[in-house]
Amino acid sequence: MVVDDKYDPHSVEREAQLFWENNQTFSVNECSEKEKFYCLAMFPYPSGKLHMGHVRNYTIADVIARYQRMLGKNVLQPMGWDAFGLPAENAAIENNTEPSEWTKKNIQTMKSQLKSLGLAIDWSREFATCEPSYFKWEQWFFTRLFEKNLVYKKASAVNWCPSCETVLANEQVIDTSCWRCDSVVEKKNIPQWFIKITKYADELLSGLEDLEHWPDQVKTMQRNWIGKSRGINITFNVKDKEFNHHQLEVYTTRPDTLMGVTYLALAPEHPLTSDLSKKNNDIAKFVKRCSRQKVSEEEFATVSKIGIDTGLKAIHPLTNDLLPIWVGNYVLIDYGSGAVMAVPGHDQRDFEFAKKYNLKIKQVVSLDKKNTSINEKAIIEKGNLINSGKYNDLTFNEAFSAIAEDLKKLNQGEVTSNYRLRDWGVSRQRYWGAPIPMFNLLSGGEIPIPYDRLPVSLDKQKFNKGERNNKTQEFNGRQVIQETDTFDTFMESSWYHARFTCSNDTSQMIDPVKANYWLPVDQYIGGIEHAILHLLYARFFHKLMRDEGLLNSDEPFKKLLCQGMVLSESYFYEKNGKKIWVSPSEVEFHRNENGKLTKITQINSDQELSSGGVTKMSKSKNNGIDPQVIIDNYGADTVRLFTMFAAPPEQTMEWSEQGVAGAFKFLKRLWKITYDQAIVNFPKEETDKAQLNQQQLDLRRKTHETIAKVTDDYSRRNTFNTAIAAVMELLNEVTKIRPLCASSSIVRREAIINSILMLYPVVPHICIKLWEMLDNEVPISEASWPEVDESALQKSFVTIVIQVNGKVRGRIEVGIGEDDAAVKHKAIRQENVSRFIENREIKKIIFVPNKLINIVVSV
Ligand code: ANZ
Repeated sequence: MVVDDKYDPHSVEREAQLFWENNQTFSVNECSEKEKFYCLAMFPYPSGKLHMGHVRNYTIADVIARYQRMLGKNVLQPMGWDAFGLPAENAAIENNTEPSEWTKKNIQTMKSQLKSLGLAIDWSREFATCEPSYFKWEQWFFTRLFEKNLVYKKASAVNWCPSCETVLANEQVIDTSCWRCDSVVEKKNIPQWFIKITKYADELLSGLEDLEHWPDQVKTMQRNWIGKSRGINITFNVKDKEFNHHQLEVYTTRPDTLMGVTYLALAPEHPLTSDLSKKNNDIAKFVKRCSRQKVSEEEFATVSKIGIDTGLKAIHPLTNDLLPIWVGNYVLIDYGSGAVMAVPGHDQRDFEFAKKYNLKIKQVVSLDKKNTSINEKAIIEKGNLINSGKYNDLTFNEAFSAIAEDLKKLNQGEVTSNYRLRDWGVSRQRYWGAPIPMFNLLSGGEIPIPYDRLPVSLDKQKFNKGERNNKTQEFNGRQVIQETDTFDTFMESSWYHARFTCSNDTSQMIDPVKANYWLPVDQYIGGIEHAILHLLYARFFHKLMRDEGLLNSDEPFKKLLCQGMVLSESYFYEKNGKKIWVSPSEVEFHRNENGKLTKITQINSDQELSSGGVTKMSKSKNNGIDPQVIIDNYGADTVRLFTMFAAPPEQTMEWSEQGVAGAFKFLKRLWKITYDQAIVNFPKEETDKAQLNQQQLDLRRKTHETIAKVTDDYSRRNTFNTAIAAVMELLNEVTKIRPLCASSSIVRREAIINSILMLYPVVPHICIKLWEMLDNEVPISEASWPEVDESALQKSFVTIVIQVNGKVRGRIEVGIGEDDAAVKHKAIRQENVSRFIENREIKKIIFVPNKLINIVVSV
C-alpha cells in the first residue's frame, strides 16, 4: 500500500465514486438473505441546481443508509425526480422552449451534483415522474379508481384571471391579483375531478396511532387536518305552506346549546336558498354577491359576515319556538349539511352575525368563573347549562347525551361524526402534468380512456402554439373530447416510494412481490413543509394500492425524520427606500487591529452593508450558498461533515464559512493521524491485554465507550453531530499516546480503525482511503459496524491507600469491581502492611471501595 501524506479530497473522491459506479456497489435486489432496509429521502423537484436544503436532506439519508448497511442489512436507497410542475412551464414560456427540455437539462445538472456528493444510491432505479413509463401507471390507476367509484367530477372554484383568461394556481395569485397582469382575480366554478379521500378519513386517522416513530408534531398536524368531530345531525321542520317539504338538517358539535338557538343560517348554495331565489329577487341577488366573493374554508372564520333574512321560520324540535331562517355567507355548503343552528351566545361567528343583524342572543351555558357575560363576545367554553328548562345544571357530556336521547325519541336527531377533510381535487388547468385519462362525452358524462390507449401523452405542438382545447373525436361511436386538465403533482409523489421497488417494470404499476419485500419504507426523510399534504396523500395512495392488491402494508413510512431548515446570515443595503440583498459570498469584513469588526462591504466596492440577520436560505434574501462551490473548494466529505456536525438533523442549521473550514481541518488532521499510524513498523496483531499499561488500557476503554455512544447516537437518537464530536474526542486521546512500542501501536490502531468505521457513513470517501492505508483486507464498504468489547469498558485499576490504625502504610493497585474479600486479602498481604499487623489481632477492616482500607489492630 502506497501511503500519501497529503489529503487531496478531489482525487480521493473521484476515485471512490468511480469505484462505486464501476462496481455497482449500491445496487440491490430482493434475493438476499439479509434483513432489508429501505431508506428514502423525499425526491427533489428538478429546479435547476442543488441547494443546501437538498444537501442536508440527502446527506442525512445517506448517513442512515450507510450505517444500516454496516449493520449487515440489504439497504435500498433510490433517487428520482418529481418532475412535473409549474416552474418548468413558466421557464419554458420565458425561454421559448418546451418544459421537458428545461426539465431534462436540470435533471442532468442535479444528477451530477448528487453524484459528486457521493451518495450510496441505487441509480438503476432512477426515474422522473414526467416520463410516460411512470405516469402511464398513474393514469391506469385513476381509471381503476373510476371503476371502483372512488373518483367523481364536480364543479369547483378556481382562481380566474379575467384579462389573461386563464386559471391561476394559488401561488400565482399575489394579494388577490394576477401575478402577470395585476388584475383582480375572480373565483370561477368549473368541473373538476376529485378522489374520495374522505372515504378513508377514519383509517387515515386511526392509522396515525401505529406510527410510533413519527414526530408527534406531524401526527398532530395530520389529525387536525382530518379534523374529526363528534356531534348530532338535528332536523328542524320549516313552518311554511309552500316550503314545509323542506326539512332543515344541521350538524352541531354542541347539542348542549340547543336551547340557546335563536336563528338558523343556510349556505348561499343550500337547496332551500336556491328554491327561495327563484321567488325572491333580493335573495337571488344576495346569492350572486356571495358567489363572486366565494370564501374559502381558511378565510371563513375571519371574513366579514353578511346575510339576508328569508322570512321563513323553523320550528325548534324541543320547544316548538319559531326561529327565523337566514342565509349567511359564513355557512359552508360542503361541511355538515350546509346549514347551522345558530347559537350567538356560544359561537363567535353566530355572535358577530347576530350583533350585526340585531338577532336574539341567549346564554345557556355558564362557567364557574364570575362575570361571564355575553355582551362582548360569545362564551365558547363548555360549562353547565342554564336557561335550558329540564336540562339545567347538566354538564356538557350529560347534556349531550340527554338531548341526543330526546331528539332520537322524536326522530329529529342522530349522533354522528364529521370530518374537516375534503375530497382531493386533482384537476389542474396546466400543460406540464400527467394528463387526466378521461373522455368527456358531448352528450354529458365521462368515460375513462381504455388501458390500451395509455399513456395519454402531452402534445408538445399544442403547447408551442399556446392552445388549450382538444378537438372533438369519435370513440366507440360516441362524440368525445379528451380531458385537457392534468393531475395535481401531488399525485406523482404519492406513489413513487412504491414504484422505486420495481421502477423498470413495463408490465404493471407495482410488482407485489418486490413491493412487499421492500415496503414499508423503513426511514423516510424530508422537510416539515410536507407534514400535511404530501404525507397524507402518500398514506392515502398506499391504502388505495393495498386495496387494489398491489401491496400488502397499511402504511408507507415506518419512521419519519423531518429535517430542520438551513439558515444563513443575510446582508443588504438600501437604495431608493428598497432593500437590495447581497449574497454572503460577496461580502467582505473589515476589522481593526484588535480584530473588532468595523464594517461590512460588498467585495470590490465601497458599498457598505447592514446585516439582515440569520434567516432561512432563500432567493428573496439572496442568502443561499451554492453547495457546488463548496464541494469544488473543499470536497464533498467536508460539506457532508459540516452539514452533519453543525446541528442535529431535526433542528435548524446555520451555515458558517468558519464551520466549513473547521470541518476541512479536521479531515486533514484525521488523515495525518492515520498516516502517522500507517508508517509505524510494529506488528498489527492482537496484543495480550494483560500486558497493557494504564494509559493503553485507558485508550482502549475510550475507544469502546465511544463505539457504544456513537452506536446509540446513530441508531436511536439520530444525533450525528454528537457522534462526530465523540469520535473527535477519541482521536484527541489517540494523539496523546505515541506509537513507540507494539502495545501502544496496537491500541492506537484499534482506536483509529474504529474511528474510521464510525465516520464512514458521514465522510465515506476519505474513509475508504484511510482504511486502505491501514492495510485492511476487506474493503470498508463491506466492513461491519464495530462492536463494543465489554471487557475494555471496565475502568481497569485504581490505587487504594492502606492504613493501619489510621496511619498510611502502603498502596495497592486493584481492579475496579474486584470483589471485596480479594481486595482485603491483597491489602493484608502487602509487604509493608504485613509488617505492621504481624502478631496482632485484626479487630476490624474499614473498606471505602476504590479509595481506602483501614485495618484496625490491637496495640
Ligand atoms: C351550534 C353551535 C353552538 C356550534 C356552539 C358551535 C358552538 P367542527 O367542530 O369544526 O366540526 N357548522 C356546522 N356546519 C357548518 C357549515 N356548513 N358551515 C359553517 N359552520 C358549520 O364544527 C362544528 C360546528 O361548526 C357546528 O357546531 C356548527 O356550529 C358549525 F356554541 O352548532 B355548531
